[in-house]
Amino acid sequence: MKKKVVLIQATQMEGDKVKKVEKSYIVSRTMPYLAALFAEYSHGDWEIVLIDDYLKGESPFNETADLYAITAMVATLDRAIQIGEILKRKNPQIPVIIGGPGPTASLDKIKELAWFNSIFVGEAEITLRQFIEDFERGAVKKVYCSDRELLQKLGIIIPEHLIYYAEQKPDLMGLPVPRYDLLNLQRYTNPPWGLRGLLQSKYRAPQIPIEFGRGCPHHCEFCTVYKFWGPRIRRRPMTEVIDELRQYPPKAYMVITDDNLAAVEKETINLLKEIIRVKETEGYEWKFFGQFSTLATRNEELIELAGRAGFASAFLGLESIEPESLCLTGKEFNLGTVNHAFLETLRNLGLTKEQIKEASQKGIQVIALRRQGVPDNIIKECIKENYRQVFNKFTSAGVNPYASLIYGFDGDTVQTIHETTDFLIDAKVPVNYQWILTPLPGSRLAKRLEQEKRLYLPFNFSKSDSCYVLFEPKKMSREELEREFWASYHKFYSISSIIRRVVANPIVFRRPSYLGLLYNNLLYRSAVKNNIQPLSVGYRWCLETPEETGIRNLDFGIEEPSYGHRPRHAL
Ligand code: B12
Ligand code: SF4
Repeated sequence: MKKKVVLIQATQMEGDKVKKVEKSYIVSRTMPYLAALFAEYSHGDWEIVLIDDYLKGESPFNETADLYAITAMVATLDRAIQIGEILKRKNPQIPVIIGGPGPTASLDKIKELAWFNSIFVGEAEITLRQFIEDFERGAVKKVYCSDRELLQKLGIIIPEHLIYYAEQKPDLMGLPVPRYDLLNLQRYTNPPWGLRGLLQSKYRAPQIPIEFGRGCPHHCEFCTVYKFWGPRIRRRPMTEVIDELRQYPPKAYMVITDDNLAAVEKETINLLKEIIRVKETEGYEWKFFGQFSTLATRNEELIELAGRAGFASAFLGLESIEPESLCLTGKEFNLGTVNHAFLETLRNLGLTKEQIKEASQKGIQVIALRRQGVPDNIIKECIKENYRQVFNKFTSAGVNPYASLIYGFDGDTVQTIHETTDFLIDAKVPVNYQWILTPLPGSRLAKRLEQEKRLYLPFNFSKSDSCYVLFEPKKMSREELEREFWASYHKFYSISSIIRRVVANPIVFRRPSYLGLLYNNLLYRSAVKNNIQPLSVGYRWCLETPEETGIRNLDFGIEEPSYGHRPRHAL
């Protein structure tokens, strides 16, 4: 008989309740991809079942298995631990393993937990193969780590006999195609923009995630990407990406999971050219959504090709308009480089002729002006001008610029939040995702705030979805930050703002994506009205009690499962 692995994607918790939706708008790549790795490494010997814990009614607790494998981010780690504990108590002899960015960042917190036979740190391509071999031999290790360097960076010492290391990170060659067919795709809704193409497909998923590569060369203080994936960009071979794309419906809407497509411009350009060629010669009409740093717009060809390749929108890590905040967080490059449009701004703001002359002659970066002592109110106007130019370049190429902002940096005040919101509305940004600064475990930010005794401890995993204040802000109170964050979100997605930015915006109106943008704005409006982060929104969202998720029905041989393995977070 075939062995059976149950792969579980943990959802987020709120107190003791579990976040669930009737239908999700977002399909994740993680489980289907891990399923493909499992299938390949076990030569098809395993039956594979996927459980998306975010969906109402999907529960791992009544699934029999030879192995349970859980994936989690930091925000879903509490639930992952709860699931691990329940599965283990129910059936102690069945191995439970866990991996993903959550366990990687919080290895020190979970390595002592008895619920997990093995914990996966970093990427799975090499370690999962080794694990399956070890599993078959009945001798698994406690920790499987994708590379020595990562564990060193995490600063955790694990006795050699308990750990398997891969020598280096996987090279991303020959990756299998994710098994999206194993998901219950009826549970993922089709927003209108994807309807036509996706209804024709066997994949009834709204948006299909695809990976071009991993890594980011920058070191933004709040981010864990450069630590997890590494600062060196690894890209999948172009032909393999194109072959994977060919497996999807001709009109699929592809969400690229890479954190910064601007990072290796040349390779991105080559891939975009190839996508354009394949689309033109083979009749595909894929659309794309991808993440870019603002530096993307330095290269006009890149932006123009992104538009031609079918990028409907670009997620842009702006983070802030506050010079001090951008500099503190290591995102000086967002200040921009002085050019003609800037000169006008600078002249209007009263900069001396000499200063302007020098800046324009050298094409110097705005950060240099700041270092020369140009006051921050002027620098802030330059930053806004830079962002306007970034928006314009994407817009001219036919790509909708989506802004991503973070509030709560040490340079931010309540005024910063107000000013940023007004700027985004004034610049007619079609979509904005905003976050409260979150000191994720493993980030430089968490370390600094801990040293400064500004981190609220114990760290609340479930509240690390960037909608809560988990540290002492510098220039406003915690209450002010949380209140103004939501007030600003409400304002951005107010009816008058949607009319101004989308309905009465002639540029957006002419776009084929117009209806999609309007739909997104209305959907996000309803989310933020309920203080829900737009990216977490789903159809018929609710909080389920442990009983509703099937916990009480289990026969543990004990009265109640104790998932109070560590104190509930006191905030
Ligand atoms: C798409 C995406 C989303 C989507 C879909 C989420 C999903 N569950 O897939 C949405 C929009 C919903 C989302 C939401 C959020 N996200 Co998000 N998201 C991503 C993104 C861009 C791609 C994820 C992906 O598919 N990667 C490709 C897959 C293959 O990689 P992977 O999942 O990491 O899996 C690999 C390894 O981790 C490992 N692995 C993973 N699980 C397991 C399990 C086992 C058993 C094993 C053996 C191995 C293993 O093997 C895989 C192959 O090597 C990543 C960034 C990135 N580049 O990964 C951020 C990322 C995962 N998100 C992040 C965050 C913080 C969030 C949010 C909290 C919001 C926010 N503030 O940004 C919310 C939380 C939502 C929630 N409640 O669950 C962080 C997580 C940081 C952390 N340490 O936890 C990341 C890394 C981005 C970042 N800037 O730091 N996200
Ligand atoms: S925030 Fe973006 S640019 Fe900065 S390190 Fe993370 S992925 Fe790279």
